[in-house]
Amino acid sequence: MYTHDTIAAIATPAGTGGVGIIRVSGSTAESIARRIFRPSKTSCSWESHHLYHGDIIAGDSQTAIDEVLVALMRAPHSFTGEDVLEINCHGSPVIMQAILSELMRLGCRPAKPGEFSQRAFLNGRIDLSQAEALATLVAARSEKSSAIVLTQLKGALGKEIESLRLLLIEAIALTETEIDFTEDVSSGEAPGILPQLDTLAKRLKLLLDSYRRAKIYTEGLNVVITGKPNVGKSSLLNALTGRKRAIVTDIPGTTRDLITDTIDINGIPVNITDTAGLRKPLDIIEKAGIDLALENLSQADFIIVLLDGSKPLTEEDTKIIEGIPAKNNIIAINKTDLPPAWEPDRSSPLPPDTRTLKISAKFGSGINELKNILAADIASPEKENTGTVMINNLRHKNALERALDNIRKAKENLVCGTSPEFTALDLREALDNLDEITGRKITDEILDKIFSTFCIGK
Ligand SMILES: Nc1nc2c(ncn2[C@@H]2O[C@H](COP(=O)(O)OP(=O)(O)O)[C@@H](O)[C@H]2O)c(=O)[nH]1
Ligand SMILES: [Mg+2]
Repeated sequence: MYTHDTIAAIATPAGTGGVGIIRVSGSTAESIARRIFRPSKTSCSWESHHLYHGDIIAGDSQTAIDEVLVALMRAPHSFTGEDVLEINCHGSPVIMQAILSELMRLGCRPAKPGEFSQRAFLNGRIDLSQAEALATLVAARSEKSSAIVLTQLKGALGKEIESLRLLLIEAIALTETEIDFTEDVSSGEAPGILPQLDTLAKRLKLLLDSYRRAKIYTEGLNVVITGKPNVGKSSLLNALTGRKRAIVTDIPGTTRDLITDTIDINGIPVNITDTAGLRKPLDIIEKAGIDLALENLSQADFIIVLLDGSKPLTEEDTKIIEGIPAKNNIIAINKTDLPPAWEPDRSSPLPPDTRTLKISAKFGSGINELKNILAADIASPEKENTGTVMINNLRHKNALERALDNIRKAKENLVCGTSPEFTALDLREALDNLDEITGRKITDEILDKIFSTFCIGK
């Protein structure tokens, strides 16, 4: 809920720094500024968006707490849309705390996490997707991910949603016109609705498709190595990372925990996980390891199924191959430094058109080819988003999925000749789904939850 009191917080990270920034927002920001700040020049005109040099003074006395630069950003042209005071002081936690205490004494309240952004949203300075982009931008760990959220911060996602919204409103209007006329006209759907819905669905799908790629840019590609025990999974992890991360022995069932290490492929983090070999477990520890492995497999972006080329394939191997999802995987045939027991040709029990690669984890052959395959997976055109906006927020993805579902339902109803009221209802729901993303229609409870995940001072 919006409270109109004046809030203050340290906006720079905890600890010592060259400069620290303290932010104040609310209707008393200016009067507080006039009391707490003593300008170095005799006159200080307090022009909006101007920096002034001087001291922060304690307890309305003459004692200086720090030498600072301050700026007053008057409403509505400030981040929050309220009067905002920014104090650039020296980055000592002691100084920042002393200034903050002084601000509290003058009537400020400590800001809650995300409260500045929340006020910016509630005052219509930014939409919800921009506020969320801001939080993600602060936390971005790679150049590519910060580029994605920067476009969202500039309002690109909000604009796309707004344009989809207009299309949807048009479709609703068309449907509702039809409701008015159904008594006179017995024909099917109103002209123009179906193509309109198709366009909407296509554009929603495009946004949704960008999620996987954006997530890979942000969090990395999650690659999981699987196979039965002793085929060389741990050796492969070590070969890919160039480090001795996992224990390698000739005892089947050595690896139990998940072991993950990250390598960089073309500037994108690739998280490779070595897992317990899949077989009938011999004890409860191995069973726990296998359960973990299976759970991890279901969340993988890419799976490497490892087989031992020096020994005949077994039922365990074929069961594993059958169990993995059809997309984004490769079958790597290991130990090709040894005489082969089988070949990945038509006589092998591998399903037709499986992608295979011969490697030797022990001696490093085929490892670069495997990395190239991973690089190609990251860059594959089907994952390339042709639009400029990408989504990387799960909340947005869920809302878009619901919108797409509702549009598909609306289309089905239209095609089946169901009463147009149902189509209109579905479309109205889709509209609500889109409005959740920009925050046009959202409950206070959800808002509070979103902003509470932000950091203090943001
Ligand atoms: N000759 C040969 N032996 C390998 C190769 N990769 C792994 N091994 C051996 O196979 C055994 C099992 O390896 P490990 O990586 O622990 O297999 P995991 O159980 O699948 O993790 C060890 O003795 C490794 O040295 C390879 O490419 N060639
Ligand atoms: Mg292992």
